Amino acid sequence: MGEIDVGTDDVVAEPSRQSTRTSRREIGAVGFLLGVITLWAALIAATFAVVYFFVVDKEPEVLSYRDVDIELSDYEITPDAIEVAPSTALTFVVSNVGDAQHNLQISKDVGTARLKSGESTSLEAGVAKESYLVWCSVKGHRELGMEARIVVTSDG
Ligand SMILES: [Cu+2]
Repeated sequence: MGEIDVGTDDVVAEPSRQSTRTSRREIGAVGFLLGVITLWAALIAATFAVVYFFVVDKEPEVLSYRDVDIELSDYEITPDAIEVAPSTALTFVVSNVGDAQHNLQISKDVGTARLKSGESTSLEAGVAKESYLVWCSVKGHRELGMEARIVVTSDG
């Protein structure tokens, strides 16, 4: 009878250990799933942060508007450094006072048309988030000195 009891204990003990192992595996699986979910949540949060930074934040608050007169000559941009306060929407009023044709390029894709001698135009440049260069995109003119810097002042 005692032997049978011992046997029964063994039989009971064995599944009990197995069930402990099983529940540890389940905890391990739950932990793994939580890890995967956390990782996905982090990735989604990071994606939203990137989208916010590059898309939403591209339209910063406008506190003031300012027209900036810029003269293009052979071969200079005057002034060659223009300080602007943060959150200021800029409009460049560009005049070609030189003899050759010139333009004002403010980024790879954005610039004025080529202006003949005596012509002028205006170009909305929006709010500068950081300092940047502008230049004349007529071949060779930038190398001859037709470059200027838009400098965003640190306090505004
Ligand atoms: Cu030019």
